[in-house]
Amino acid sequence: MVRFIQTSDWQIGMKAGGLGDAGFIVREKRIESIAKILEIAKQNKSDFVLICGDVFEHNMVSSEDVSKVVSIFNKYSDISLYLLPGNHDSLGPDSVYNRDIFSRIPNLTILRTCEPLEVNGTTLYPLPIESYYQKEVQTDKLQYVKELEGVHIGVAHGSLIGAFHSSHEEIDLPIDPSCIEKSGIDYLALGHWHSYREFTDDNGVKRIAYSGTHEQTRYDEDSAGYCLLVEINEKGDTPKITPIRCGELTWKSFDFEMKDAASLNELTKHMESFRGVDMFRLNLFGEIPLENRDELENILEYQKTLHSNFRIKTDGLQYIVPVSPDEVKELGDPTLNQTDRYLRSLLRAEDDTKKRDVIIEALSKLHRLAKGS
Ligand SMILES: [Mn+2]
Repeated sequence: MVRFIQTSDWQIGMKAGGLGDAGFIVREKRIESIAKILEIAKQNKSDFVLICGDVFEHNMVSSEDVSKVVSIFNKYSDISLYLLPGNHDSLGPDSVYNRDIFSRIPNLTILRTCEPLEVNGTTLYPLPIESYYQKEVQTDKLQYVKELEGVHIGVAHGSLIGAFHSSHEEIDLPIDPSCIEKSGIDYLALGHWHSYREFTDDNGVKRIAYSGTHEQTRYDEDSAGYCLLVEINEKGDTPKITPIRCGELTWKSFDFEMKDAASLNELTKHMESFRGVDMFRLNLFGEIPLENRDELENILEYQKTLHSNFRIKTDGLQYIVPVSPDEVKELGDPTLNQTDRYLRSLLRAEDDTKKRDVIIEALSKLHRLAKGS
C-alpha cells in the first residue's frame, strides 16, 4: 500500500498586488501553510509528499523567499519530498532549481527528468516542464506499465484535455486523460489548476486529481486551500482520494444591488451572516439616493471592523440626486439653499459622468455641512 500527500501551485513569490495592503498577508500565509501541509503528511503517516509544480511564482524568485521555503523543508526532514518543476518554475538555464541550495536539502528530490523513480516499491513517472510554451501532449511520454508489478503514479503539470476544452490545441500544457488506460498507471497526480478536482479514467474510476493551490489566491477561485491524501492499496485498486484543508485564509466576494433607501436595511441583514472573513470583497452596484450616503458609509465603516480585510467596490454604484426645483429640501440657511440650487442646476446641465461625480460630491459635502456633521 502507498499513502502520500499531493500538493501544488504554492506560487511563492507572487505579488498579490491587486489586493492592496492585504497582499502582504496573502504572501506570508502562502509560506506558513506549507508547514501545515507537511504537518498533515506527518499526522497521516504519509510515505512521501508529491509537489506537482509551480512551487515558485517565477524563476527569479528572491533568495529570501527560497530560504523561507527551505527552512520549512528542513523542519520536516523526516518527510521525503518529490518536487516536479511546473511552468512558473520550469527547468532550463534560469531555473530556480539550479541554485545550489536545492542540492543541499537531504529530504528533497527534484524530478528533473522523465526517468521513472522507485520509492519503496511504488514507481513515480514524472513529467517535468521545460518550457512554458510546451505544446506536445505531455502524457504521451508515459511508458506502458500495465505488465509491471507495483503501484505506478504519473506526476504532471498542465491542463486536462476535455475538462473545459475538447482539443489540446486550445489549452496550455495538455494532459490526456486516456493516458491512464493507454499506459496502465494507477493514478495521475496533477498541478496547474488552482481548484481541487477529481476526474475519472475511461472505465469511470477516479484516477486523476488536482489538489489545487494550498492557499486560495484570488476571490474567484473555488475549492482552493486543500492538499490531497491519496491511498492506493495495490496495483489496479481504486485510489482513495481525501481532500484535507490546509489553507487558512477565508475569502468571500459578495455582490449587492442597491435599489433605494430600503436597500440599506437589506444590505445590513445580508452582511449579518458573514463574520471574521480574512479577505472580504463587497461589490455594491445600482442606485441610492444621495441623502442616504452617510448611512451607507456608516454601515460600511462598521463592516470593516468585522473582517480582517474588507474591500468595497463601488464603481457600479450611483448616487441619485433630485434635480427638479420642487424636490429640493430646505437646508435651513439662505447661503446653503442658494448653493444647493446652484449645484443642482449645474448637475441638470451636465452629461459628463466624471464632472457629475464632482458635483454630487460637492452636494454631498454641502448637505453634511447643513447637518453640522
Ligand atoms: Mn502552472
